[in-house]
Amino acid sequence: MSIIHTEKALRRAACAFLGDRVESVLPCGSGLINSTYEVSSANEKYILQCINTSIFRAPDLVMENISGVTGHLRSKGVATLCYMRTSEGGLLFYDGEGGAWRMNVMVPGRTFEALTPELFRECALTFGRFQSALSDFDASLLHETIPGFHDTAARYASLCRACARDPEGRVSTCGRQIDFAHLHSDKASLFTDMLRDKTLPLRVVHNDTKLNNCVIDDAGKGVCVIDLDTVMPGTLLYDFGDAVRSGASTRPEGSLDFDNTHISLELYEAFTSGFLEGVGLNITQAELENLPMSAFMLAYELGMRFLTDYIEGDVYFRTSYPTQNLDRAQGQFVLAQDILSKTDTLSLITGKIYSSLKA
Ligand code: GN1
Ligand code: MG
Repeated sequence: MSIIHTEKALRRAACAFLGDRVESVLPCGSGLINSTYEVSSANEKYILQCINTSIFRAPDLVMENISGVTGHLRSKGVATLCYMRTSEGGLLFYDGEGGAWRMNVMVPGRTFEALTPELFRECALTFGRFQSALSDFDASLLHETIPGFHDTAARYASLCRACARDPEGRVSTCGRQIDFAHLHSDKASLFTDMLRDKTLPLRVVHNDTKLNNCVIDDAGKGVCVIDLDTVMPGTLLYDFGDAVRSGASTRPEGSLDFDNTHISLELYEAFTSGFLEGVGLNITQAELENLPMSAFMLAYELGMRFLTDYIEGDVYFRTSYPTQNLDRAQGQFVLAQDILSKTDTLSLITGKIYSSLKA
């Protein structure tokens, strides 16, 4: 779903934070959920976002989470986002038409849709350090702003419900993708079961470690992790898996070149090495052993989310052409299948990196 904001609405939201210092407001970013704009004032740039409140139903709780987490990171000297306050002192501006807006100071650097192994390693270090810096953050302070966000079995159940309802009559056009989802449903509750029986430790994690949620500076150094909307308790495997499925693929998310969509072993190795270094050696054996599987799981899960949205009529992810969500699902499933066929190799690479770090 796309929300169009008028120039007047954009200026009003920007001025709520910056008063008459606003010079221009231009669209930017490639996120699929919120609407993002770049705001210029005389000597500083800012990011203005309208939070998608049909997805983040309690934007105030999202901002409470972000406040806590950014405060914690800052106290540890880890670079993080700095949010502006309105003239009334709040972190959100409500425009009276359903829009909840926020603004942060722009982080100097760039985000990418694809990276070289060297830069992907930097991205991994940045995600790993983020995770490590939050290891002593009290998870009970966080609100579960999207319940069951990475509950893959619940995502599978939603897909099955969507198929049964078939509100747009699209199910008959995506039999192949639906079959793939069914075929692997036996694995869907793997991580939630392991969290429940405490085989996996519950940690504070980012939950949306897509490649383009890491800012890298001109010198090729990771600067900071952005898009903190989904910071919630979970397993480290969510962050590792999401970053690998988005950044270690030979084709970026959204590519239609399915024949050439694979997991790159070189990029996997680069990411694993940076992430483990960033997280440090307090990773548990169960986490370590499941790193390769997490890349499968997150690709499989996101594929099901795209497919569900396609079947439901594209109500969640922003699209720019009619079958885009189906294509996105196909891309994730092709990647998931390839990752699954290579888990032994990925495990060998992971073990080798871990041993060399421990040495
Ligand atoms: C959404 O908006 P963006 O791109 O940061 C989604 C992620 C998906 C991603 C796929 C809250 O993130 O979970 O992995 O699209 N965020 C939410 O591109 O659903
Ligand atoms: Mg996001």
